[in-house]
Amino acid sequence: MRITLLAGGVGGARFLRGLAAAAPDAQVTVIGNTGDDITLFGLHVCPDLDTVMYTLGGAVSEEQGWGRAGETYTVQSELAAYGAGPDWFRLGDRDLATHIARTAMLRAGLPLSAVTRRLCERWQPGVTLLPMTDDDVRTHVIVDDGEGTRTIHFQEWWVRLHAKVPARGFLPVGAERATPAPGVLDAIAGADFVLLPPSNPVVSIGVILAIPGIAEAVAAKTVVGVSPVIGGAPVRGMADACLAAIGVKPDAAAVAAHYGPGLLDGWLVDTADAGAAFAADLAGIEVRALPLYMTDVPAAAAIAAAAIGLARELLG
Ligand code: FO1
Repeated sequence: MRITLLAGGVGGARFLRGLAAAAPDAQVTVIGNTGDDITLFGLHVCPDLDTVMYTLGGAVSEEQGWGRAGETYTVQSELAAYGAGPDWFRLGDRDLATHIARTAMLRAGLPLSAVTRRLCERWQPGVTLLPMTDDDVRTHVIVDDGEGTRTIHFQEWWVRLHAKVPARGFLPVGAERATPAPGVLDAIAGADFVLLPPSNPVVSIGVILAIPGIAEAVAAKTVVGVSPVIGGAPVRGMADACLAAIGVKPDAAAVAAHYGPGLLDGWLVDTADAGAAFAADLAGIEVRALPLYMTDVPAAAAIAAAAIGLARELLG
């Protein structure tokens, strides 16, 4: 069974860990969001790719959901001693080795897709991890913080400002000129079905879908999504701040309607949102309700199994 997913950071990675438990023999390809990427101290950091790689490679910091377990911050404190900023984005010593290795390979001329494959040789995540594109795409946030409307890098809004400054919108800068990375369109077309894990629908899955060609390729497949919102609030992260910026209510039915019946064939909602099954604007989307909190791997596996079951049912 070949399954392809579009994934962002922590929510996607935790779902993938459940998928590996639910379908150990499936051939899984993950198309990862690179709109969160940031260059710091000359190093190319790929938060969403690294979160998937570390989580499935067994090295992620469980309490953070990102970065490495057992991390130390000697380099960062030395940089701070020089007054070398920014200091609001925590880069641990082990994590820095990933960014140094990645940046060295990029400088040697390797595309990000080849670099990601090389880094995954160490971590053996058990999936094929592809960046959505090898081109530079960076999500910027339009904010109006009293100094007039301006755009800031997603990480500055997300990490330094804790998404507390209301976002007026999001710009995946460079997306319109980007092309899907090698293997991305084939992985979508060749999949038995596509799953949308509970990643951020705006700045993670939405940015991947903004790469020309990807949305059309996904829409041609049987697609089952998992709501990232339970009972009117995001499970983690600040998806509600992102949804508000684009005028989407933080509820399971509204997120499905945002993706639309042109993209989604099936939608998993938490039992708290079982009423979503009757939302008029979800006509054409098969809605199923089950517990969606990924409290541990078995819980995530049950959700993944339900997503697979619904996809197979819809495939007929
Ligand atoms: N998130 C934070 O809230 N604070 C940080 O200092 C931080 C550092 C960081 C370093 C590497 C990395 O791969 C991820 C990091 N994240 C941090 C998480 C990151 O902002 C998010 O995982 C994604 O960009 C959103 O999905």
